[in-house]
Amino acid sequence: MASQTYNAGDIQVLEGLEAVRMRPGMYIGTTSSRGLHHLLWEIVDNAIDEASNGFATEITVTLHKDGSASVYDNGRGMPVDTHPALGISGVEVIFTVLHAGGKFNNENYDYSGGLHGVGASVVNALSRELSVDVFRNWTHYRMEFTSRINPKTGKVEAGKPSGPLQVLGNTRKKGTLIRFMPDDTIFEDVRFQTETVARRLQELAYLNKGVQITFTDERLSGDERSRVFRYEGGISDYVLYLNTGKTPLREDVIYLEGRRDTIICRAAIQYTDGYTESLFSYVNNINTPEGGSHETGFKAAFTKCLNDYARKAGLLKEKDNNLSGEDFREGLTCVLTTMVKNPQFEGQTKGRLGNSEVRPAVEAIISQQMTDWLDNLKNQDTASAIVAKAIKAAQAREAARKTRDNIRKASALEAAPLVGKLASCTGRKWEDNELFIVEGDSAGGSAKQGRDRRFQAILPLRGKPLNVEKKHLDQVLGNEEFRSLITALGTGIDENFSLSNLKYGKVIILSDADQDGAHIRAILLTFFLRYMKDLITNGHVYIGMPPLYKVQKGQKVIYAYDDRELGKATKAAGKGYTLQRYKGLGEMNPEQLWETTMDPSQRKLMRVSIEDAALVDRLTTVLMGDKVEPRRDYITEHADFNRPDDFELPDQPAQEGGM
Ligand code: 1YM
Repeated sequence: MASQTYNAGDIQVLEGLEAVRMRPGMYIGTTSSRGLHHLLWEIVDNAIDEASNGFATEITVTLHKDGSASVYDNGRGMPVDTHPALGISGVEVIFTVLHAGGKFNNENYDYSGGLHGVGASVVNALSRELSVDVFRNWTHYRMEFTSRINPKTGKVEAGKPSGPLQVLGNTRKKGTLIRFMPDDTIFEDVRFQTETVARRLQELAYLNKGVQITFTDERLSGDERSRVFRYEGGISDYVLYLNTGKTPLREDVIYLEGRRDTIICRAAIQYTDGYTESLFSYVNNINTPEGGSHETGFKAAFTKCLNDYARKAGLLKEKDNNLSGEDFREGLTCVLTTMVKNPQFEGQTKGRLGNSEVRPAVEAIISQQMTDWLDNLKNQDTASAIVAKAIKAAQAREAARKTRDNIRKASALEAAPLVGKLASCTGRKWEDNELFIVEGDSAGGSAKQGRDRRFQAILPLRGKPLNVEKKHLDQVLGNEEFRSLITALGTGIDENFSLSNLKYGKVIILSDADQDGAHIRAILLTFFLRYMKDLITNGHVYIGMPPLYKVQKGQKVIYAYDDRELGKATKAAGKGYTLQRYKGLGEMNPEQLWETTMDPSQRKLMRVSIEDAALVDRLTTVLMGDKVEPRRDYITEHADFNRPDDFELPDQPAQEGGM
């Protein structure tokens, strides 16, 4: 909080914001594109807070042609009266006092996870210019701020008011409009990504029922330019959206909501005929891919209620064991949101809720709500269908366990062909070792010859592996390609997966740069996503990038990895070069493959991350599932096979070495 005396406070203000510019990473994590977007989320969060507190109904977000972004909400408008201790307007405090986060000690604002609570002042400090228009008391107020190097003193000024809070006139409008221009001397890339912004706003609209969010990207023309997100069904609509492309077991969505003390919890659930569990949890509108106490409470209550019901309804007999949580979650799509005061985010990526008081609260809410739901006569058909499905899941799980045991017993026999396929490496440090999964035997051969055998192992894949989407575990285990892969990795699979047995720090998928290669890549990623998710979330999965072209002039060779680089390479080569287009990895000899694709000092790798787990899940179903219609729609709408990013798994480039 701000200091109590005006003078001291004033000094702190100046020091504070400059500190943000000195060490932006400390406040927004990174100055990459992700950090840039954090600025926008921070402002959007304040608008969402105003809406979820019942004061605003509409939010508009605009990306302007000049590179700035603006956010408006039709709420109360930021406070403009003078702050008693600081002697400056509320607006000025919010934008210039660090850590005030713009949030005075106000009960209403305690829920905000904000961007880890850093506040509007950080956005101001990292913007070249920021303006705020407040429409309040039928008056239009405006204040502007600038960050620059003062030409007279040579000193850095961060988020300094360009003048006092102005009164511009009367207005019938209400609310707050903030526009800011991110500072291009701070951020590596100051371009906002249309899809990143659209996706987050859509997610927020689902999570905040009835709030209308209009997104306009003024840099675009046509249909894409403006979109309106508004969902009267909230997270129930979200679940239906996530299940596009899946076949629901029953049409109805189970909606549970309740409150214990200050903890609010809501869940929407729909079962599909599939086998995967898709549970997406949020705390204060922030995704928690690593789960935490709210998920634990939810799962405990959900499993117990359904087991109790199954016994009462006679679907489980006295002699039968209880069904497991996994059994009840097969085919489940669920969005769970929780509002928590002072949330503690833990884990490597701060994606897990730590607050222990949340577990019993959520457990109590879900128990009571779910029991009511199960007791309701009109839900009996759905309830029995859920139990029947879980009983089948338990049987399949038992079958898979037997298969696994058999494989384990047979592995002495089978070890020979596996070892024959895998060319292992000699290094002892698993972190440094790399496993290349290579498409095709001929490329596999080149890779084996070209590699550095001290730390690079090669596993060639014959043909296309099995598409695991909608396959049961025993079928996956019955597939030879996946068995070799599981054996090679050493981790086990699904419930038995353990990262601590992993034999390679990097698992690199190497497939051709054509549609077949993309398909193989998608199949492997689907496998990792469904059965070894932690391998991805812990950053062990990579995609190797073979070059598409070789430009040669005399002795000089330049490899180009996309069409843009090809343009640069041919320009650099001048007249009289020869151009080779690689159609597949198999066309490269071992030396070329090493130089372009495997040598850590030259190659390009993309690290696979799950930035938006819900999106990945939906797209995996749409692209890999068995419904043709949604896939065709998606592909006709999005695919451009000349663009490397047309398979929209949000990969994060991990520039290694670089070109
Ligand atoms: C475009 C972003 O920031 N809206 C917004 C912010 C505030 C209020 C209303 C607000 C809050 C309160 C009273 C209150 C903020 N207020 C504060 C602070 N939109 C956007 N709309 N009156 C207005 O909490 O009592 C911080 S943000 F500091 F005043 F609490």
